[in-house]
Amino acid sequence: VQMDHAMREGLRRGEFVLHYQPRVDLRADAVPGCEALLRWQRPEHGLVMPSTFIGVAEETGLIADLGHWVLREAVAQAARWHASGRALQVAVNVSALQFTQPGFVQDVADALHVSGLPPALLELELTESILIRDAEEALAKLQALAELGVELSLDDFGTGYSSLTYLKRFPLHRLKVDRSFIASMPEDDVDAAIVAAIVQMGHALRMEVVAEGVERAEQLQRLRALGCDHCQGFLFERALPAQALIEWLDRRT
Ligand code: G
Ligand code: G
Ligand code: MN
Ligand code: NA
Repeated sequence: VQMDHAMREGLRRGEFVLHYQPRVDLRADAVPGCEALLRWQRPEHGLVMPSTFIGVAEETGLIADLGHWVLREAVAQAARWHASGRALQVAVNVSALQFTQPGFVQDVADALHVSGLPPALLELELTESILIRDAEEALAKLQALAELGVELSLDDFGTGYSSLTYLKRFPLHRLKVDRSFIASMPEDDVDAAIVAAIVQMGHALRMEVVAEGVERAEQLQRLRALGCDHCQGFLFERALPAQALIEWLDRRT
């Protein structure tokens, strides 16, 4: 309750910020996009990470307002990048409560309209649990979002309960392999085999496969060999403030 009040006040006072983690295309050696990750710049507490407050925000329902802010902020940032000549896609994590709200598709359409961002420069990250709760309803929403022209990805893939029947029907662009499978690669043969199977399945479904939590060169080497399309992780860079991400991109080329 105290935390909820502090978060509400924090949102009102502009204490929340987004950091952006690059997503690297292995074949092109390019950075087509980044993931927006929420941080709370809390006076007298420093930079507070989402693991400490997202759960509370979901319980109290504040995640609806917070998620709305994140969507607007991320889309506005991507539109500024686009206006300065950078086609950098931004990925936004969508919580269950946000996705199930009746106005969600309209919210996304409004955010795009207000900012002028080309829809393809927005990616929405959804989790298996969001989509499976009411799969038919979710399918209709995903189709409406895909029609707007935004890209859709399935986050934390492998940790939930995906039905292959739905995976086949959902208009998803990308599978993001949960970092728990990457962590013990390539030493753990079982995890390496699971990742290999996800890459093959993703490609059979005409999706790109993204490995998350890539921290070591040996993991990257194995992921390349498996044909994984994109990687995210501390090996490349952690999530950075918008300006620092641009400096990182400029140093890279
Ligand atoms: O670095 P990291 O600690 O940023 O993120 C931890 C978790 O918080 C991840 O599971 C991530 O998906 C979630 N998260 C980060 N930012 C957001 C956000 O803007 N909205 C939602 N719903 N979840 C987020
Ligand atoms: O659930 P989601 O995929 O949205 O979570 C992203 C989370 O993963 C963020 O907390 C982010 O900071 C974290 N993360 C990103 N790269 C790495 C990495 O290489 N290693 C670890 N351990 N965490 C990472
Ligand atoms: Mn994510
Ligand atoms: Na993830």
